[in-house]
Amino acid sequence: MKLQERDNSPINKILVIMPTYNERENLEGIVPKIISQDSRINMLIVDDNSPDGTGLIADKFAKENSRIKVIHRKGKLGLGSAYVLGFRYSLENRFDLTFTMDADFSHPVDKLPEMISTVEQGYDLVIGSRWVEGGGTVNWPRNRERLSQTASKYTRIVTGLPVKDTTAGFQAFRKRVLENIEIDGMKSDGYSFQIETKFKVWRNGFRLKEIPIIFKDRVIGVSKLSKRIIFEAFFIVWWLRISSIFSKV
Ligand SMILES: Nc1nc2c(ncn2[C@@H]2O[C@H](COP(=O)(O)OP(=O)(O)OP(=O)(O)O)[C@@H](O)[C@H]2O)c(=O)[nH]1
Ligand SMILES: [Mg+2]
Repeated sequence: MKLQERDNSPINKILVIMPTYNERENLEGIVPKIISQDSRINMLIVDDNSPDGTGLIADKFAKENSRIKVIHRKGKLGLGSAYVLGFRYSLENRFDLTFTMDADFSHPVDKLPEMISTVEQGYDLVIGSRWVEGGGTVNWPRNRERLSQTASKYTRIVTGLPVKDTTAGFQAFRKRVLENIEIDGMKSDGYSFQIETKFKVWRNGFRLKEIPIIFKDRVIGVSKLSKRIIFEAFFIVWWLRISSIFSKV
């Protein structure tokens, strides 16, 4: 595995992909905060026909501000496919940098500038990490913390991925990464999706950097985390390891 040359091309256009499912109140608050962090930031909200009317709030933002776009899907199709759609949109519209971000305020909005400037130092993937020094969680039950840390450790041991927070969802991808990781081939959802993206980025020799974040548990709305998502993650790491032996990844 060869480390890629450092990419120092300028970051002029930034996209924040935000998948939403029943996040009406959260979305109302988070969009203006994100947009005001940096004038280069645009947003793509991918709403899956949320029964609580999140899609209408998204439309309202899009109407008021040309930096905000919305894609409506017919029903709840999962986080992974929402990101794939967003990545494709990002490539089609030539964004230099693309963030994935949750709508529930778990990912600290005020870390966006630091993540952008870290990319500008020549990194390809910047990860908002709970499990590096200075990172952590607030209001997360001890058992979820333990589950997350164990999942990360397990992934590191099985796949060799040198990342402390392997299921982190707050990430910034440089354009060349999205061009090279075959996003259309990504089938996994939830935690597995987060692991798969990091693994592919690393295996392609891109430069990864974790920066600490304090992850806050959601205050408004309900979790969509399911047992199936945890179960899937358990197997995906073996699939990644085995397919990398045969150089498929
Ligand atoms: N478009 C779309 N968005 C989704 C779907 N499932 C979850 N989301 C969104 O993806 C983000 C992460 O989902 P969460 O429910 O917060 O998942 P989590 O962070 O693992 O769990 P909690 O923080 O405990 O709720 C949020 O912005 C959700 O609204 C989905 O099927 N489709
Ligand atoms: Mg969440």
